[in-house]
Amino acid sequence: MKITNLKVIVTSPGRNYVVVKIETDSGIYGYGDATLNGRELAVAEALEEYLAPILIGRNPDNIEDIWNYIYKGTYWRGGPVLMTALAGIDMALWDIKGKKAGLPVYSLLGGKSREKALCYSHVSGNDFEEVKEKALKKIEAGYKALRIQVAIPGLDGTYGTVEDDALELPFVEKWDSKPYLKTIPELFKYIRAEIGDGVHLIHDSHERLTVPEAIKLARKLEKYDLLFLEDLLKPENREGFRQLKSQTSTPLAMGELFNTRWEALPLIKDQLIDYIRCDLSHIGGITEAKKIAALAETFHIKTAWHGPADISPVAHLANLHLDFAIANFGIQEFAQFPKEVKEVFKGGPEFEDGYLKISDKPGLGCEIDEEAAAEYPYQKAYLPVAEALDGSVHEW
Ligand code: GCO
Ligand code: MG
Repeated sequence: MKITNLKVIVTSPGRNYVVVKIETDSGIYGYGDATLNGRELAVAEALEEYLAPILIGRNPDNIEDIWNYIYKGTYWRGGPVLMTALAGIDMALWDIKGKKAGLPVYSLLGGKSREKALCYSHVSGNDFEEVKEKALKKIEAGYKALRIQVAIPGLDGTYGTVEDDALELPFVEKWDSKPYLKTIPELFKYIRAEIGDGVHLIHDSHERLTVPEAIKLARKLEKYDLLFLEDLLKPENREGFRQLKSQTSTPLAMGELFNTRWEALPLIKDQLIDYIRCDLSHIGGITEAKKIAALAETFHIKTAWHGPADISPVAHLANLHLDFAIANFGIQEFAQFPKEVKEVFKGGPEFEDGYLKISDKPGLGCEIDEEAAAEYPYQKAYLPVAEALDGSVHEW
């Protein structure tokens, strides 16, 4: 079998998604997700202009070889744009391999380790009561794990509580860790009192805290028994996790901003986190993530792959195939997609009573209605940015 064409589909059914379609001389084709929120066209250009020409004629069966050819053979390596482009190619090749074999990708990865995958959903609100109401609705819908975020009083917009898509220029949020560190423990106290202990709770600090702030927060939250606290420190501050880990029993998760296994390695090998949560679409796809999962397993760390609404159902399926196959699966972040997305993407994880189910369709199990995709042209969009009270730039 030979690769005959690589096509990039950019579609915006509510928000932008970039899909790689790899075609072969056998008629079998595969889809992969190459969406990088707010930088979509940079990835599309890398794929069309630089990577498509060097893939034509290659045997799509040799995923490991193609992965390494693109990663190290082409000299420029790493970074979100190139690793997202590589992820799109990688997922499409796994999709082809599965379709050719007549097997779902999880089967090619070693087969099923579980019948269903525990997932969590986002809940956020402008005040505690709104968070509680929404949490109760999700619990009623069957969710057994929730990530909760609340707007911080006195700040203009808080991560996780502001609509962050289709912004023509970045929305500017204000950030100050003082009111945040006061509000979040109060939120968890309130939510635990209102909803009880039956549901797993998670919170995402979005890489904003210093080490002492992170220690304070993690310790204060110990009594509310979180499944994990996510992204407390900047991705560059891996050494900070050493101090943090030694001072708290709240489980820690990190990884959505990493682009290679080597960025994750220091946290994994010294057991400085409890959950590794890389984004398969930004870390080079299934091939890299299965290696990271194996490293994590070696050091008794579980997975919680990044699964927000800003990566497509193809990426969510890639997550799920790996979730089903590996021994050290922890939990899967999950987003329900609106009907516009489902018009374009035919197939995705199926939610049932707090868990995700996977079909046994060959490959990844998602077809794209390319005509429907064309009905939703690209919309320029930025992520928000954050600034401190004095107007200086802060991590978003
Ligand atoms: C998460 C993430 C997302 C990111 C988003 C950026 O945990 O789901 O933090 O909300 O901010 O994917 O594009
Ligand atoms: Mg996050």
